[in-house]
Amino acid sequence: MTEDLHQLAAEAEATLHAAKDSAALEAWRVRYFGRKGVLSDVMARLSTISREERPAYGKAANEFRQTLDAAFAARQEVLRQAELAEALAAEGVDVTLPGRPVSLGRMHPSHRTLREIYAIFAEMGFQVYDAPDVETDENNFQLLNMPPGHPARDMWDTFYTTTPGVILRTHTSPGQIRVMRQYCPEPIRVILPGMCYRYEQVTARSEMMFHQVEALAVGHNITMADLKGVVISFARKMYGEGRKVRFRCSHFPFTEPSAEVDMDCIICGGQGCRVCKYTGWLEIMGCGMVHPVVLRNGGYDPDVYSGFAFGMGVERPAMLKYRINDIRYFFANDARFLEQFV
Ligand code: 2NM
Repeated sequence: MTEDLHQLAAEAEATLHAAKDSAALEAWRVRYFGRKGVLSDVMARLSTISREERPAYGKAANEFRQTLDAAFAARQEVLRQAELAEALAAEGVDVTLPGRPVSLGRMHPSHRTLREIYAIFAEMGFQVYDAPDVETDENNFQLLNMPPGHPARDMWDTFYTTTPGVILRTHTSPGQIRVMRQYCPEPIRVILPGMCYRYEQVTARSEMMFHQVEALAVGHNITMADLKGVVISFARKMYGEGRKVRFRCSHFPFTEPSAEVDMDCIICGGQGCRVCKYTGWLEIMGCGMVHPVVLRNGGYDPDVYSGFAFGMGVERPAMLKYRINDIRYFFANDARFLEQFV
């Protein structure tokens, strides 16, 4: 009887060794360990055996089970390792390859231009003031001397939120109201940079979002001469010391008087070219003395205080400086564009 078990164990180990994958291993497991399997037969035989032979048979049957258990576990591990090795080879991961380089990213040309602007104004004592992109109609229009229905509002269609009276700012000027209300009656010298939004046709020259920088100075005895001095210094630091600058009469609802500022074309030096439309001049900003109504809305008595303000785009100067011929590149998020600016 016990010889039979040795024989059976030898067979089991031979067939186990022949199992080359997990499916064959599973078939073997069912054949030997299953409910109607060989082991279960061997155990059932115990009851048919004479009392004298039973202890020896029982011992042998237990050894048989232990032999099968150990052999199965060993074979299972061998196959698991083999299948893992095969899968790794098939996936072809070569861990000795060098890693992919992490790209460093570059300064966006808008921000590079903004930083140049900050540096120039910092030298003249202007602080940067951050104001929100999401604004009230009141700050964006009404307090800047454009009540509902004012024709000047036609110049700026904007994006509306589902909350009545809450919009995306069309210029950074609503931030000026915030600055004035926060600091009055102190004198102010600030610049307000930031994204502005206008609901407009997108072309090579105009986008629905763009950066603007506005400057504001409020205090005693501030005159148009201060405005001109700051604007001319800025233009020469930004675009070159020899620049010619001219002021043209204009109109804004929030300044009085108002002017448009031009400088000689940096592309042709004033000779006339496509960029300056053969005028020799490029418009670089709008400016003026803060309107008394706006000063009062900011908390300053216009009989005691005066101020100047101006505003400029950021992407157009960046286009001139870096010879970019389409404004849509700025927010297209194409790395090939961004990689060109160190
Ligand atoms: C411009 C042109 C002219 C301006 C005026 C003010 C305020 F709020 F102080 F009155 N902020 N910005 C202003 C004046 C902006 O941008 C083309």
